[in-house]
Amino acid sequence: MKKYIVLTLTTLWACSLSAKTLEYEHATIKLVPPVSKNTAGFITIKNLSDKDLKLIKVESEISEIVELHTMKMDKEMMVMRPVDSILVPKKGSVHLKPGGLHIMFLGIKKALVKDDKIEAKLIYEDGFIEKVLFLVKDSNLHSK
Ligand SMILES: [Cu+2]
Repeated sequence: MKKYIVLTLTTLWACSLSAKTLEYEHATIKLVPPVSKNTAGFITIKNLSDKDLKLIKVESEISEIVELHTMKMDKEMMVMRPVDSILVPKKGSVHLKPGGLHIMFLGIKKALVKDDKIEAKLIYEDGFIEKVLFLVKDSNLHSK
C-alpha cells in the first residue's frame, strides 16, 4: 500500500489549547470523475488533550458546501445524514472512513486531480482552527 504523509500546516488561531493537542492521519479525499459534483473526505483525528473536542465545521475552497456526514441504515439502505458535530474524545480518536462518518464536499468547483493535496480548515467548537492537507486518492477501499 502506498505510503503518504499528512502535512499539517502549523496554524493555530484563536487558540487556548497547546500546539500538540491534535494529530491527523490518513487525510484523504476520494477522487471522483469530473462529471461528479460531490465527494467525501476521510481522516483520523487524535485528541491528545484531556478535554473532549467537537469538530463543528470544515471549510475548503474545492466545493460550494462542506458538511459533516454520517451513514445510517434506513430500510435496508445505507444513507448519508448530516450531523452537527463530530466528537473527538479526550485521549482518544475518531475515524472518518468509508461507510461511517465523513466530510462531504458538495458542488465541486474544479475537477479533482489524483495526488493533489487539498487544504481544508477544521473548525472546533471553542474556536480552535487547524489547516489540514487532504491527499486526493483513487479509492478509499483499503484505508483504515
Ligand atoms: Cu456524505
